[in-house]
Amino acid sequence: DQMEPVTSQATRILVVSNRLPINFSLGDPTKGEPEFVLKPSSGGLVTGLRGCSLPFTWIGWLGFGTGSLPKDAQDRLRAVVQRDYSFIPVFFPDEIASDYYNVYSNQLLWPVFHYQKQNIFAANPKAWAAYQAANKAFAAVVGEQYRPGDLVWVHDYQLCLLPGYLREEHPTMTIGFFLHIPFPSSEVFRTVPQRREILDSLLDANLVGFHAFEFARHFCSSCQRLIMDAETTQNGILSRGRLTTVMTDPIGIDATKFLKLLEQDETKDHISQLLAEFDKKKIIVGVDRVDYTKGLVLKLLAIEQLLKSHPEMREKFVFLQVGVPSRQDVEEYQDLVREVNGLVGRINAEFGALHWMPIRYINRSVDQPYLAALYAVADACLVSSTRDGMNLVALEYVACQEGRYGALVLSEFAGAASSLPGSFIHNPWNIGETAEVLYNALIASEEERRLKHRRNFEIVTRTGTADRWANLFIEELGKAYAASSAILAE
Ligand code: ADQ
Repeated sequence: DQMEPVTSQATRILVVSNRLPINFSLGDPTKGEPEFVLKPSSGGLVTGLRGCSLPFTWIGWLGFGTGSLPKDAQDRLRAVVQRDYSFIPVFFPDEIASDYYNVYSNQLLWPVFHYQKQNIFAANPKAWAAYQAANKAFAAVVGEQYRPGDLVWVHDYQLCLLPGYLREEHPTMTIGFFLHIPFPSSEVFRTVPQRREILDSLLDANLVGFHAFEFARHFCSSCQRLIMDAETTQNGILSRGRLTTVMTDPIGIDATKFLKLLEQDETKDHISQLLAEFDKKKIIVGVDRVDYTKGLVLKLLAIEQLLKSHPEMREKFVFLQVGVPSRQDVEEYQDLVREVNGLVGRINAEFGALHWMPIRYINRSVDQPYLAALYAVADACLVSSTRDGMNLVALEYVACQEGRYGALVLSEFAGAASSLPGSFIHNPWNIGETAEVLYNALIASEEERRLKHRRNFEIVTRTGTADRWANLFIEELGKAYAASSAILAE
């Protein structure tokens, strides 16, 4: 029961996100390599958008190194990316990129929106100017591509100023904005020095979407408290004669892709190997970007607590954690890598035996068949985010659990907790509680696990897929545009 795409052929959807879903590096033509080496990349937003079947034109940045290429090399790169991927790259100087991406986006907005301490140096005027300049560079490329009637769908916290810049140039453009991370309470949001500029720009969109109802509510109360004339209406915010519809639209995954992966021989081989190695032990899996919002330290402490409070579980389980390297140019992330490495070593040394280690941890990415195999063999998946927009790992685990009815042990602070009622919910800050919930999940009867799994599986594979998410947003965007035009006509 797939939804019909709601757009006619003439209407295009321009999707704009910070990164295009490819990694770029320079090749060595003397070794027979092409001038540019392009590889598809992963990540939450990418996984979500890849999973939806609506046709769209994707506009975004290719990452560091592209800004310092000579103009003619940029032109060649643009042509290759358009030819091989049909994406439209955005270029801006690397120096701006560093302040825009590493500093303003990831040392100010990311921590504040996740209730973490912001780096007080991140709000410096140079970083803010770079954030503006990068958003303007995106606006210029969108402007070149835009034809009246197109829908423009802007993604995430790196591009908060884009709706405003687009609206300035194109009063009748249809603009939607989706935030992939949580929106903080107004008491926290107001600490952002440029809070008004950000809200004003977001209110220039016709539709603003969030993963969870509480994020939408925080956004509305922030507007009400910080924007003088903002009025909350039934569907959104009215300010300066503009109506902005606000919606909750939790993202999903392409579950079919995981079900197909499980059928592949490569995945099946991985599954047999994993099961052979961890013969008769319970397997707990964790997959996260190494990011302080994912609660890796709390997770490891909960594993330690489980070993302490249930000594009978020693040698009866193994915790397999994949930590994908992330944002290694940012100091806070380098510190976290060290802390996690140290903790894994300490817990293994204290509780391990020469023939058994409680924790197996790797600090690198794994390919899709191996990821699917890990999900499939695990009796439980532990998600300990202290705050998370949605958390796609939780959904992916559910998709791979038809055979085993494994337990999803999910933090109450992940957006996914509002969408997946069949989860074992825990507060990751309460280490004793997490250890107990995990223990109960491991010893739960098959009947209990099956009932819980069924509820989640139905949502992940049918009612809450990436396709539904995108179609619902685009459909709502059309309605929101009509509603805001009606207000303007009054
Ligand atoms: P992220 O913070 O990146 O996303 P998440 O939603 O968990 O977090 O998505 C991570 C994605 O990367 C998953 O699809 C996962 O499979 C993939 N991945 C992780 N480790 C991998 C590995 N080792 N190898 C290959 N792939 C790996 C942000 C927000 C989230 C929100 C998403 C989507 O922070 O809260 O759910 O956007 O909106």
